[in-house]
Amino acid sequence: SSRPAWWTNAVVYQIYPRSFQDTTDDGIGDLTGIVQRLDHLSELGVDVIWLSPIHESPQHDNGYDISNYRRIDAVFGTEDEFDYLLAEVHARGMKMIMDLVVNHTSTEHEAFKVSASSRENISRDSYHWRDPRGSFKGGEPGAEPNNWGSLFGGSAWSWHELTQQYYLHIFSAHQPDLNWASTRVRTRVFEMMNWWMDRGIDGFRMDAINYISKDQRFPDSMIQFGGVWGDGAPFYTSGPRVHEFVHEMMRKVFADRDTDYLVVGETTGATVEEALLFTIPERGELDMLFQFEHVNLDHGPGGKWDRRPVQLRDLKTSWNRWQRGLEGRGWNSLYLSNHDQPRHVSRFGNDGDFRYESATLWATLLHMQRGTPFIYQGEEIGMVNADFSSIDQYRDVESLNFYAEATARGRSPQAVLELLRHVSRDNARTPMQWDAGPRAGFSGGIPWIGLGPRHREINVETDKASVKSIFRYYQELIRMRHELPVVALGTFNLLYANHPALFAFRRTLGEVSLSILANPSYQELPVPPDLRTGKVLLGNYGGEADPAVLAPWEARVTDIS
Ligand code: TEU
Repeated sequence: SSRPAWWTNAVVYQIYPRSFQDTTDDGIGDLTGIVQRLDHLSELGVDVIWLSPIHESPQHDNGYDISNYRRIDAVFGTEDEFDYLLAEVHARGMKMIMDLVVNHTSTEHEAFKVSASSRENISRDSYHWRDPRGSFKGGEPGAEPNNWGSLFGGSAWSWHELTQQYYLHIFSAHQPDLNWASTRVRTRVFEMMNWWMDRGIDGFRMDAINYISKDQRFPDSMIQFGGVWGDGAPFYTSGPRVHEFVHEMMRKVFADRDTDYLVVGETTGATVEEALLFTIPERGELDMLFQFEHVNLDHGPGGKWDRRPVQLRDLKTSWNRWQRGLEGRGWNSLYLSNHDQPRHVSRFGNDGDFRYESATLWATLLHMQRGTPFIYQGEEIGMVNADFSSIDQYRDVESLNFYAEATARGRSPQAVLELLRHVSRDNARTPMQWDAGPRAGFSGGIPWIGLGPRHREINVETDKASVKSIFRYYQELIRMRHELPVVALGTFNLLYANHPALFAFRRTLGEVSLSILANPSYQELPVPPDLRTGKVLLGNYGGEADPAVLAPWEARVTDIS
Protein backbone atom coordinates (compact mmCIF):
# COMPACT_ATOMS: atom_id res chain seq x y z
CA SER A 1 0.00 0.00 0.00
CA SER A 2 1.73 3.20 1.23
CA ARG A 3 5.20 3.85 2.62
CA PRO A 4 6.73 1.17 4.84
CA ALA A 5 6.05 1.69 8.55
CA TRP A 6 8.72 3.59 10.52
CA TRP A 7 9.70 0.49 12.47
CA THR A 8 10.75 -1.47 9.38
CA ASN A 9 14.29 -0.13 9.80
CA ALA A 10 14.25 0.31 13.57
CA VAL A 11 16.24 -1.59 16.20
CA VAL A 12 14.91 -2.15 19.71
CA TYR A 13 16.90 -2.55 22.94
CA GLN A 14 15.40 -4.40 25.89
CA ILE A 15 16.16 -3.17 29.39
CA TYR A 16 15.57 -5.44 32.37
CA PRO A 17 15.43 -2.59 34.90
CA ARG A 18 16.27 -4.69 37.96
CA SER A 19 19.66 -5.53 36.50
CA PHE A 20 20.58 -2.47 34.46
CA GLN A 21 21.92 0.30 36.72
CA ASP A 22 21.43 0.89 40.44
CA THR A 23 21.83 4.44 41.81
CA THR A 24 20.49 3.94 45.35
CA ASP A 25 22.83 1.14 46.39
CA ASP A 26 19.98 -1.18 47.33
CA GLY A 27 21.34 -3.68 44.78
CA ILE A 28 18.37 -3.26 42.43
CA GLY A 29 18.49 -1.22 39.24
CA ASP A 30 16.28 1.85 39.00
CA LEU A 31 14.84 4.48 36.65
CA THR A 32 17.48 7.07 37.47
CA GLY A 33 20.08 4.47 36.59
CA ILE A 34 18.50 4.03 33.18
CA VAL A 35 18.64 7.81 32.61
CA GLN A 36 22.34 7.75 33.47
CA ARG A 37 22.99 5.10 30.85
CA LEU A 38 20.89 6.48 28.00
CA ASP A 39 23.96 7.77 26.20
CA HIS A 40 25.19 4.19 25.94
CA LEU A 41 22.03 3.41 23.97
CA SER A 42 22.24 6.52 21.77
CA GLU A 43 25.82 5.64 20.99
CA LEU A 44 24.82 2.10 20.10
CA GLY A 45 22.27 3.64 17.74
CA VAL A 46 19.02 1.95 18.78
CA ASP A 47 15.68 3.57 18.01
CA VAL A 48 13.41 2.12 20.66
CA ILE A 49 13.77 1.00 24.26
CA TRP A 50 11.53 -1.72 25.69
CA LEU A 51 11.31 -1.65 29.48
CA SER A 52 10.48 -4.88 31.28
CA PRO A 53 7.80 -4.21 33.95
CA ILE A 54 8.37 -1.47 36.52
CA HIS A 55 4.77 -1.33 37.76
CA GLU A 56 3.82 -1.85 41.38
CA SER A 57 4.29 -5.54 42.12
CA PRO A 58 5.09 -7.98 44.91
CA GLN A 59 7.90 -9.12 42.55
CA HIS A 60 7.21 -12.84 42.71
CA ASP A 61 8.15 -12.98 39.03
CA ASN A 62 10.29 -9.83 38.91
CA GLY A 63 7.38 -7.57 38.04
CA TYR A 64 5.50 -9.89 35.67
CA ASP A 65 2.94 -10.01 38.49
CA ILE A 66 1.41 -6.55 38.65
CA SER A 67 -0.65 -5.31 41.59
CA ASN A 68 -1.24 -1.77 40.28
CA TYR A 69 -0.87 -0.98 36.58
CA ARG A 70 -0.88 2.78 37.08
CA ARG A 71 1.86 3.03 39.67
CA ILE A 72 5.63 2.72 39.41
CA ASP A 73 6.99 0.28 41.98
CA ALA A 74 8.93 2.20 44.65
CA VAL A 75 11.84 -0.18 44.17
CA PHE A 76 12.43 1.41 40.75
CA GLY A 77 11.67 5.03 41.63
CA THR A 78 8.92 7.65 41.60
CA GLU A 79 6.29 8.79 39.13
CA ASP A 80 8.34 11.92 38.44
CA GLU A 81 11.44 9.88 37.78
CA PHE A 82 9.48 7.87 35.25
CA ASP A 83 8.28 10.99 33.43
CA TYR A 84 11.82 12.35 33.48
CA LEU A 85 13.16 9.12 31.98
CA LEU A 86 10.56 9.25 29.23
CA ALA A 87 11.43 12.87 28.46
CA GLU A 88 15.16 12.05 28.35
CA VAL A 89 14.53 9.13 25.99
CA HIS A 90 12.51 11.39 23.70
CA ALA A 91 15.11 14.15 23.93
CA ARG A 92 17.60 11.72 22.39
CA GLY A 93 15.26 10.94 19.53
CA MET A 94 14.42 7.46 20.82
CA LYS A 95 11.07 5.93 21.72
CA MET A 96 10.09 3.87 24.72
CA ILE A 97 7.62 1.00 24.90
CA MET A 98 6.43 -0.69 28.08
CA ASP A 99 5.65 -4.25 28.98
CA LEU A 100 1.93 -4.96 29.04
CA VAL A 101 1.24 -7.90 31.33
CA VAL A 102 -2.48 -8.52 31.02
CA ASN A 103 -2.88 -12.25 30.58
CA HIS A 104 -2.77 -12.27 34.37
CA THR A 105 -2.43 -9.92 37.32
CA SER A 106 -0.86 -10.39 40.71
CA THR A 107 -3.00 -11.98 43.43
CA GLU A 108 -2.34 -8.68 45.20
CA HIS A 109 -4.19 -6.70 42.55
CA GLU A 110 -7.40 -5.07 43.83
CA ALA A 111 -9.43 -6.75 41.09
CA PHE A 112 -8.33 -10.19 42.23
CA LYS A 113 -9.01 -9.39 45.87
CA VAL A 114 -12.51 -8.26 45.00
CA SER A 115 -13.14 -11.23 42.73
CA ALA A 116 -11.91 -13.55 45.47
CA SER A 117 -14.01 -11.92 48.19
CA SER A 118 -17.12 -14.02 47.55
CA ARG A 119 -18.72 -16.20 44.92
CA GLU A 120 -21.55 -13.73 44.55
CA ASN A 121 -19.31 -10.76 43.87
CA ILE A 122 -20.21 -9.00 40.66
CA SER A 123 -16.53 -9.26 39.59
CA ARG A 124 -16.31 -12.96 40.27
CA ASP A 125 -16.02 -13.58 36.52
CA SER A 126 -12.96 -11.34 36.16
CA TYR A 127 -10.86 -14.46 36.74
CA HIS A 128 -11.37 -18.16 36.03
CA TRP A 129 -13.00 -19.82 39.06
CA ARG A 130 -14.07 -23.47 38.98
CA ASP A 131 -15.39 -26.10 41.35
CA PRO A 132 -13.42 -29.19 42.36
CA ARG A 133 -13.77 -32.11 40.02
CA GLY A 134 -16.60 -34.63 40.56
CA SER A 135 -17.01 -35.75 44.15
CA PHE A 136 -13.47 -34.77 45.17
CA LYS A 137 -12.98 -32.55 48.17
CA GLY A 138 -11.38 -29.22 47.25
CA GLY A 139 -7.62 -29.10 47.74
CA GLU A 140 -7.17 -32.90 47.54
CA PRO A 141 -4.79 -34.21 44.88
CA GLY A 142 -6.91 -34.96 41.81
CA ALA A 143 -9.62 -32.45 42.73
CA GLU A 144 -8.28 -29.82 40.30
CA PRO A 145 -10.86 -28.86 37.64
CA ASN A 146 -8.60 -30.31 34.95
CA ASN A 147 -5.12 -31.79 34.56
CA TRP A 148 -3.30 -28.75 33.19
CA GLY A 149 0.14 -28.08 34.61
CA SER A 150 1.38 -24.57 35.36
CA LEU A 151 4.36 -23.41 33.29
CA PHE A 152 6.09 -22.69 36.58
CA GLY A 153 5.45 -26.09 38.19
CA GLY A 154 2.55 -27.87 39.85
CA SER A 155 -1.08 -27.65 38.81
CA ALA A 156 -2.41 -24.65 36.88
CA TRP A 157 -5.17 -24.42 39.52
CA SER A 158 -4.89 -23.24 43.11
CA TRP A 159 -7.46 -23.91 45.77
CA HIS A 160 -9.07 -20.89 47.41
CA GLU A 161 -10.22 -21.82 50.87
CA LEU A 162 -12.55 -18.88 51.55
CA THR A 163 -14.77 -19.36 48.50
CA GLN A 164 -14.17 -23.09 48.05
CA GLN A 165 -13.21 -22.89 44.38
CA TYR A 166 -10.07 -23.12 42.28
CA TYR A 167 -8.60 -20.26 40.24
CA LEU A 168 -6.57 -20.72 37.06
CA HIS A 169 -2.95 -19.62 36.71
CA ILE A 170 -0.92 -20.62 33.67
CA PHE A 171 2.13 -19.16 35.40
CA SER A 172 2.76 -19.16 39.17
CA ALA A 173 0.03 -19.27 41.82
CA HIS A 174 0.75 -15.55 42.37
CA GLN A 175 -0.32 -14.83 38.77
CA PRO A 176 -4.05 -15.58 38.32
CA ASP A 177 -5.26 -15.44 34.70
CA LEU A 178 -7.73 -12.71 33.83
CA ASN A 179 -10.94 -13.80 32.15
CA TRP A 180 -10.91 -11.88 28.87
CA ALA A 181 -14.40 -13.09 28.05
CA SER A 182 -15.59 -10.55 30.63
CA THR A 183 -16.41 -7.18 29.07
CA ARG A 184 -15.48 -5.50 32.33
CA VAL A 185 -11.97 -6.94 32.19
CA ARG A 186 -11.41 -5.81 28.62
CA THR A 187 -12.77 -2.33 29.27
CA ARG A 188 -10.48 -1.89 32.28
CA VAL A 189 -7.43 -3.09 30.37
CA PHE A 190 -8.11 -0.79 27.41
CA GLU A 191 -8.64 2.20 29.75
CA MET A 192 -5.34 1.45 31.42
CA MET A 193 -3.55 1.21 28.07
CA ASN A 194 -5.02 4.51 26.94
CA TRP A 195 -3.87 6.07 30.20
CA TRP A 196 -0.29 4.99 29.48
CA MET A 197 -0.39 6.13 25.88
CA ASP A 198 -1.71 9.51 27.01
CA ARG A 199 1.19 9.71 29.43
CA GLY A 200 3.42 9.70 26.37
CA ILE A 201 4.81 6.21 25.96
CA ASP A 202 5.28 4.85 22.45
CA GLY A 203 3.62 1.47 22.64
CA PHE A 204 3.72 -1.94 24.25
CA ARG A 205 5.39 -5.31 24.29
CA MET A 206 2.47 -7.57 25.09
CA ASP A 207 3.31 -10.37 27.46
CA ALA A 208 1.88 -13.80 26.62
CA ILE A 209 -0.74 -12.08 24.47
CA ASN A 210 -1.76 -15.22 22.58
CA TYR A 211 -2.80 -16.87 25.88
CA ILE A 212 -5.64 -14.48 26.69
CA SER A 213 -8.50 -16.52 25.22
CA LYS A 214 -9.10 -19.87 26.91
CA ASP A 215 -11.21 -22.74 25.68
CA GLN A 216 -14.04 -22.20 28.16
CA ARG A 217 -14.74 -25.94 28.43
CA PHE A 218 -11.35 -26.37 30.15
CA PRO A 219 -10.90 -29.96 28.97
CA ASP A 220 -8.23 -32.33 30.25
CA SER A 221 -5.22 -32.53 27.96
CA MET A 222 -3.99 -35.83 26.59
CA ILE A 223 -0.51 -34.37 26.07
CA GLN A 224 2.04 -35.11 28.79
CA PHE A 225 3.61 -32.16 30.50
CA GLY A 226 6.62 -32.65 32.75
CA GLY A 227 5.63 -36.23 33.56
CA VAL A 228 2.77 -35.48 35.96
CA TRP A 229 0.42 -32.95 34.46
CA GLY A 230 -1.28 -32.46 31.11
CA ASP A 231 -0.22 -29.72 28.71
CA GLY A 232 -3.04 -27.18 28.53
CA ALA A 233 -1.31 -25.14 25.83
CA PRO A 234 -3.54 -26.38 22.97
CA PHE A 235 -6.53 -25.01 24.89
CA TYR A 236 -5.14 -21.60 25.76
CA THR A 237 -2.65 -20.82 22.95
CA SER A 238 -4.33 -18.77 20.22
CA GLY A 239 -7.67 -19.63 21.77
CA PRO A 240 -11.05 -19.21 20.10
CA ARG A 241 -11.44 -15.43 20.61
CA VAL A 242 -7.83 -14.24 20.64
CA HIS A 243 -7.98 -12.31 17.35
CA GLU A 244 -11.29 -10.73 18.26
CA PHE A 245 -9.81 -9.51 21.56
CA VAL A 246 -6.59 -8.19 20.05
CA HIS A 247 -8.47 -6.48 17.27
CA GLU A 248 -10.81 -4.83 19.75
CA MET A 249 -7.82 -3.70 21.79
CA MET A 250 -6.19 -2.07 18.79
CA ARG A 251 -9.41 -0.32 17.87
CA LYS A 252 -10.11 0.97 21.37
CA VAL A 253 -6.58 2.10 22.13
CA PHE A 254 -4.90 3.03 18.86
CA ALA A 255 -7.59 3.87 16.30
CA ASP A 256 -7.39 7.63 16.85
CA ARG A 257 -3.65 7.89 17.42
CA ASP A 258 -0.82 8.79 15.06
CA THR A 259 0.94 5.74 13.71
CA ASP A 260 4.29 6.40 15.35
CA TYR A 261 3.72 3.78 18.05
CA LEU A 262 4.90 0.17 18.17
CA VAL A 263 2.97 -2.89 19.31
CA VAL A 264 4.80 -6.19 19.58
CA GLY A 265 3.23 -9.38 20.84
CA GLU A 266 4.97 -12.15 22.74
CA THR A 267 3.46 -15.30 21.30
CA THR A 268 4.86 -18.59 22.55
CA GLY A 269 3.94 -21.44 20.26
CA ALA A 270 2.81 -19.22 17.36
CA THR A 271 3.09 -20.78 13.91
CA VAL A 272 3.80 -18.84 10.71
CA GLU A 273 0.07 -19.04 9.91
CA GLU A 274 -0.84 -17.53 13.28
CA ALA A 275 1.84 -14.88 12.87
CA LEU A 276 0.21 -13.79 9.62
CA LEU A 277 -3.17 -13.51 11.30
CA PHE A 278 -1.60 -11.30 13.98
CA THR A 279 0.54 -9.09 11.75
CA ILE A 280 -1.02 -8.63 8.30
CA PRO A 281 -1.56 -4.86 8.54
CA GLU A 282 -5.05 -4.89 7.01
CA ARG A 283 -6.27 -7.06 9.88
CA GLY A 284 -5.58 -4.27 12.39
CA GLU A 285 -3.86 -6.36 15.05
CA LEU A 286 -0.16 -6.31 16.02
CA ASP A 287 2.81 -4.73 14.26
CA MET A 288 5.08 -7.71 14.86
CA LEU A 289 5.57 -10.63 17.19
CA PHE A 290 8.13 -12.69 19.03
CA GLN A 291 7.83 -16.30 18.03
CA PHE A 292 9.64 -19.09 19.83
CA GLU A 293 10.31 -21.73 17.22
CA HIS A 294 14.01 -20.96 16.80
CA VAL A 295 14.74 -20.71 20.54
CA ASN A 296 12.97 -24.02 21.21
CA LEU A 297 15.11 -26.05 18.82
CA ASP A 298 17.30 -27.29 21.66
CA HIS A 299 14.24 -28.50 23.59
CA GLY A 300 13.22 -32.16 23.47
CA PRO A 301 9.65 -33.48 23.81
CA GLY A 302 9.88 -32.75 27.55
CA GLY A 303 10.22 -29.02 26.89
CA LYS A 304 12.90 -26.62 28.09
CA TRP A 305 14.16 -28.97 30.84
CA ASP A 306 14.73 -31.69 28.23
CA ARG A 307 17.84 -30.17 26.71
CA ARG A 308 19.56 -31.35 23.52
CA PRO A 309 22.01 -29.91 21.01
CA VAL A 310 20.55 -27.68 18.34
CA GLN A 311 21.03 -28.85 14.75
CA LEU A 312 22.19 -26.08 12.43
CA ARG A 313 19.98 -27.43 9.66
CA ASP A 314 16.90 -27.13 11.87
CA LEU A 315 17.71 -23.52 12.61
CA LYS A 316 18.22 -22.72 8.94
CA THR A 317 14.95 -24.43 8.05
CA SER A 318 13.05 -22.59 10.74
CA TRP A 319 14.42 -19.11 10.02
CA ASN A 320 13.91 -19.66 6.30
CA ARG A 321 10.30 -20.70 6.79
CA TRP A 322 9.58 -17.59 8.89
CA GLN A 323 11.38 -15.27 6.51
CA ARG A 324 9.59 -16.66 3.46
CA GLY A 325 6.26 -17.13 5.18
CA LEU A 326 5.90 -13.51 6.28
CA GLU A 327 7.52 -11.93 3.23
CA GLY A 328 5.52 -9.05 1.83
CA ARG A 329 2.62 -9.79 4.19
CA GLY A 330 3.45 -9.88 7.90
CA TRP A 331 6.36 -8.85 10.07
CA ASN A 332 8.56 -10.61 12.61
CA SER A 333 10.72 -9.57 15.54
CA LEU A 334 14.24 -10.94 15.40
CA TYR A 335 15.85 -12.03 18.65
CA LEU A 336 18.09 -14.64 20.19
CA SER A 337 18.26 -13.31 23.74
CA ASN A 338 15.90 -11.84 26.27
CA HIS A 339 15.30 -12.08 30.02
CA ASP A 340 13.78 -15.56 29.63
CA GLN A 341 16.52 -17.18 27.55
CA PRO A 342 20.07 -18.16 28.46
CA ARG A 343 22.79 -15.94 26.97
CA HIS A 344 23.01 -16.84 23.29
CA VAL A 345 26.79 -16.63 23.05
CA SER A 346 26.97 -19.40 25.68
CA ARG A 347 24.08 -21.33 24.22
CA PHE A 348 24.71 -21.25 20.46
CA GLY A 349 28.23 -19.89 20.25
CA ASN A 350 31.51 -20.29 22.08
CA ASP A 351 31.96 -18.14 25.16
CA GLY A 352 35.67 -19.00 25.47
CA ASP A 353 38.30 -18.36 22.80
CA PHE A 354 35.76 -17.47 20.11
CA ARG A 355 33.52 -15.25 22.20
CA TYR A 356 33.99 -12.20 19.99
CA GLU A 357 33.68 -14.19 16.77
CA SER A 358 30.62 -16.21 17.76
CA ALA A 359 28.81 -13.24 19.34
CA THR A 360 29.29 -11.22 16.17
CA LEU A 361 28.43 -14.19 13.95
CA TRP A 362 25.02 -14.65 15.55
CA ALA A 363 24.48 -10.91 15.51
CA THR A 364 25.21 -10.86 11.78
CA LEU A 365 22.85 -13.73 10.99
CA LEU A 366 20.08 -12.14 13.02
CA HIS A 367 20.47 -8.49 12.03
CA MET A 368 20.76 -9.24 8.34
CA GLN A 369 17.30 -10.83 8.24
CA ARG A 370 14.08 -9.05 7.43
CA GLY A 371 12.25 -8.06 10.61
CA THR A 372 12.88 -5.87 13.63
CA PRO A 373 15.95 -6.84 15.67
CA PHE A 374 15.71 -6.78 19.46
CA ILE A 375 18.94 -6.53 21.46
CA TYR A 376 18.85 -7.69 25.07
CA GLN A 377 20.98 -5.72 27.53
CA GLY A 378 24.52 -7.08 27.72
CA GLU A 379 24.30 -8.93 24.42
CA GLU A 380 26.06 -5.97 22.76
CA ILE A 381 29.18 -6.79 24.80
CA GLY A 382 28.83 -10.58 24.60
CA MET A 383 27.77 -11.24 28.18
CA VAL A 384 27.83 -14.95 29.07
CA ASN A 385 25.76 -17.31 31.26
CA ALA A 386 25.77 -16.87 35.05
CA ASP A 387 27.63 -20.09 35.86
CA PHE A 388 25.92 -20.52 39.23
CA SER A 389 26.76 -23.73 41.06
CA SER A 390 24.49 -23.66 44.10
CA ILE A 391 20.72 -23.36 44.38
CA ASP A 392 20.90 -20.34 46.72
CA GLN A 393 22.39 -18.30 43.89
CA TYR A 394 19.15 -18.60 41.91
CA ARG A 395 16.28 -16.11 42.21
CA ASP A 396 13.89 -17.05 39.39
CA VAL A 397 10.57 -18.55 40.52
CA GLU A 398 10.60 -20.94 37.56
CA SER A 399 14.10 -22.26 38.37
CA LEU A 400 13.43 -22.57 42.10
CA ASN A 401 10.13 -24.38 41.56
CA PHE A 402 11.71 -26.73 39.05
CA TYR A 403 14.57 -27.53 41.40
CA ALA A 404 12.19 -28.27 44.28
CA GLU A 405 9.91 -30.46 42.15
CA ALA A 406 12.64 -32.37 40.32
CA THR A 407 14.64 -33.15 43.44
CA ALA A 408 11.47 -34.14 45.31
CA ARG A 409 10.79 -36.62 42.52
CA GLY A 410 14.21 -38.17 43.04
CA ARG A 411 16.51 -36.45 40.54
CA SER A 412 19.93 -35.74 41.93
CA PRO A 413 20.52 -32.12 42.98
CA GLN A 414 23.78 -32.13 41.01
CA ALA A 415 22.02 -33.14 37.80
CA VAL A 416 19.33 -30.51 38.29
CA LEU A 417 21.93 -27.81 39.00
CA GLU A 418 23.78 -28.79 35.85
CA LEU A 419 20.58 -28.34 33.87
CA LEU A 420 19.86 -24.97 35.48
CA ARG A 421 23.37 -23.84 34.63
CA HIS A 422 22.44 -24.09 30.95
CA VAL A 423 18.74 -23.40 30.94
CA SER A 424 17.77 -21.11 33.83
CA ARG A 425 16.38 -17.69 33.01
CA ASP A 426 18.70 -16.26 35.67
CA ASN A 427 21.54 -16.73 33.17
CA ALA A 428 20.29 -13.58 31.48
CA ARG A 429 19.44 -11.67 34.62
CA THR A 430 22.82 -11.03 36.23
CA PRO A 431 23.67 -7.31 36.49
CA MET A 432 24.75 -5.37 33.43
CA GLN A 433 28.54 -5.19 33.32
CA TRP A 434 29.64 -1.60 32.78
CA ASP A 435 33.25 -1.56 33.96
CA ALA A 436 35.98 -3.62 35.60
CA GLY A 437 35.25 -2.30 39.09
CA PRO A 438 34.22 -4.52 42.01
CA ARG A 439 30.49 -4.55 41.20
CA ALA A 440 30.88 -4.04 37.48
CA GLY A 441 29.70 -0.45 37.84
CA PHE A 442 26.18 -1.74 38.44
CA SER A 443 25.75 -0.88 42.10
CA GLY A 444 27.52 0.33 45.22
CA GLY A 445 25.53 -2.21 47.24
CA ILE A 446 25.07 -5.97 47.15
CA PRO A 447 23.36 -6.88 43.87
CA TRP A 448 20.01 -8.71 44.21
CA ILE A 449 21.52 -11.55 42.14
CA GLY A 450 25.19 -12.51 41.75
CA LEU A 451 27.37 -10.83 39.14
CA GLY A 452 28.40 -12.71 36.02
CA PRO A 453 31.58 -14.66 36.64
CA ARG A 454 33.80 -12.78 34.20
CA HIS A 455 32.70 -9.18 34.78
CA ARG A 456 36.27 -7.91 35.10
CA GLU A 457 37.01 -9.12 31.59
CA ILE A 458 33.59 -8.68 29.96
CA ASN A 459 32.23 -5.17 30.43
CA VAL A 460 31.32 -2.12 28.37
CA GLU A 461 34.53 -0.19 29.08
CA THR A 462 36.84 -3.08 28.27
CA ASP A 463 34.88 -4.04 25.17
CA LYS A 464 34.96 -0.56 23.71
CA ALA A 465 38.71 -0.27 24.34
CA SER A 466 39.56 -3.52 22.59
CA VAL A 467 40.41 -4.09 18.96
CA LYS A 468 37.71 -6.72 18.77
CA SER A 469 34.74 -4.77 20.08
CA ILE A 470 31.36 -6.47 19.97
CA PHE A 471 29.73 -3.12 20.71
CA ARG A 472 31.29 -1.51 17.65
CA TYR A 473 30.19 -4.45 15.51
CA TYR A 474 26.59 -4.00 16.69
CA GLN A 475 26.88 -0.29 15.87
CA GLU A 476 27.77 -1.25 12.30
CA LEU A 477 24.88 -3.70 11.99
CA ILE A 478 22.44 -1.08 13.24
CA ARG A 479 23.87 1.55 10.91
CA MET A 480 23.48 -0.81 7.95
CA ARG A 481 19.80 -1.35 8.73
CA HIS A 482 19.28 2.39 8.96
CA GLU A 483 21.14 3.19 5.76
CA LEU A 484 20.54 0.26 3.43
CA PRO A 485 16.92 -0.36 2.43
CA VAL A 486 17.90 -3.86 1.29
CA VAL A 487 18.65 -4.82 4.91
CA ALA A 488 15.27 -3.60 6.11
CA LEU A 489 13.08 -4.64 3.22
CA GLY A 490 14.89 -6.97 0.84
CA THR A 491 13.69 -10.47 0.03
CA PHE A 492 15.40 -13.41 1.72
CA ASN A 493 16.84 -16.43 -0.08
CA LEU A 494 18.50 -19.23 1.80
CA LEU A 495 21.54 -20.60 -0.07
CA TYR A 496 22.97 -24.10 0.24
CA ALA A 497 20.00 -25.09 2.40
CA ASN A 498 21.34 -28.61 3.01
CA HIS A 499 24.94 -27.68 3.72
CA PRO A 500 25.69 -29.00 7.21
CA ALA A 501 28.08 -26.21 8.27
CA LEU A 502 27.54 -23.16 6.09
CA PHE A 503 24.81 -20.63 6.87
CA ALA A 504 24.35 -18.45 3.80
CA PHE A 505 21.58 -16.29 2.43
CA ARG A 506 20.96 -13.50 -0.01
CA ARG A 507 18.96 -10.31 0.47
CA THR A 508 17.72 -8.50 -2.59
CA LEU A 509 15.90 -5.24 -3.22
CA GLY A 510 15.66 -3.98 -6.79
CA GLU A 511 19.19 -3.90 -8.18
CA VAL A 512 20.87 -4.31 -4.81
CA SER A 513 21.94 -7.70 -3.49
CA LEU A 514 23.82 -8.69 -0.36
CA SER A 515 25.17 -12.08 0.46
CA ILE A 516 25.55 -13.12 4.07
CA LEU A 517 27.95 -15.95 4.85
CA ALA A 518 28.62 -17.54 8.20
CA ASN A 519 30.50 -20.50 9.57
CA PRO A 520 29.10 -21.41 13.00
CA SER A 521 31.74 -24.08 13.64
CA TYR A 522 35.33 -24.61 14.75
CA GLN A 523 36.49 -25.89 11.36
CA GLU A 524 37.66 -23.79 8.47
CA LEU A 525 35.16 -23.94 5.65
CA PRO A 526 35.81 -23.51 1.93
CA VAL A 527 33.48 -20.90 0.46
CA PRO A 528 31.54 -22.29 -2.53
CA PRO A 529 33.06 -20.67 -5.65
CA ASP A 530 29.88 -18.80 -6.59
CA LEU A 531 29.91 -16.99 -3.23
CA ARG A 532 33.49 -15.71 -3.36
CA THR A 533 32.91 -12.46 -5.19
CA GLY A 534 31.70 -9.03 -4.16
CA LYS A 535 32.77 -6.25 -1.88
CA VAL A 536 32.90 -7.07 1.84
CA LEU A 537 30.81 -4.53 3.78
CA LEU A 538 31.25 -6.03 7.21
CA GLY A 539 32.96 -9.05 8.71
CA ASN A 540 34.24 -10.29 12.04
CA TYR A 541 37.71 -11.16 10.70
CA GLY A 542 38.26 -7.65 9.37
CA GLY A 543 41.04 -7.28 6.83
CA GLU A 544 42.21 -10.85 7.34
CA ALA A 545 39.28 -12.42 5.57
CA ASP A 546 40.10 -14.80 2.70
CA PRO A 547 37.40 -14.78 -0.03
CA ALA A 548 37.81 -18.53 -0.53
CA VAL A 549 37.69 -19.64 3.12
CA LEU A 550 35.58 -18.97 6.17
CA ALA A 551 37.60 -19.15 9.37
CA PRO A 552 36.04 -20.61 12.55
CA TRP A 553 32.96 -18.58 13.54
CA GLU A 554 33.55 -16.18 10.70
CA ALA A 555 30.68 -14.11 9.32
CA ARG A 556 30.68 -11.61 6.51
CA VAL A 557 28.29 -9.44 4.57
CA THR A 558 29.15 -8.87 0.93
CA ASP A 559 27.67 -6.53 -1.64
CA ILE A 560 27.16 -8.63 -4.76
CA SER A 561 25.04 -6.16 -6.74
O1 TEU B 1 6.86 -15.15 29.28
C1 TEU B 1 5.84 -15.95 28.75
C2 TEU B 1 6.24 -17.27 28.20
O2 TEU B 1 5.37 -17.90 27.65
C3 TEU B 1 7.60 -17.84 28.26
O3 TEU B 1 8.59 -17.08 27.73
C4 TEU B 1 7.95 -18.34 29.63
O4 TEU B 1 8.46 -17.35 30.46
C5 TEU B 1 9.02 -19.36 29.49
O5 TEU B 1 8.49 -20.40 28.76
C6 TEU B 1 9.45 -19.86 30.83
O6 TEU B 1 10.60 -20.62 30.63
C7 TEU B 1 6.46 -13.93 29.78
C8 TEU B 1 7.62 -13.17 30.37
O7 TEU B 1 8.55 -12.87 29.36
C9 TEU B 1 8.21 -13.93 31.51
O8 TEU B 1 9.33 -13.31 32.06
C10 TEU B 1 7.13 -14.08 32.55
O9 TEU B 1 7.60 -14.89 33.61
C11 TEU B 1 5.86 -14.69 31.98
O10 TEU B 1 5.46 -14.07 30.77
C12 TEU B 1 4.73 -14.50 32.94
O11 TEU B 1 4.36 -13.15 32.95
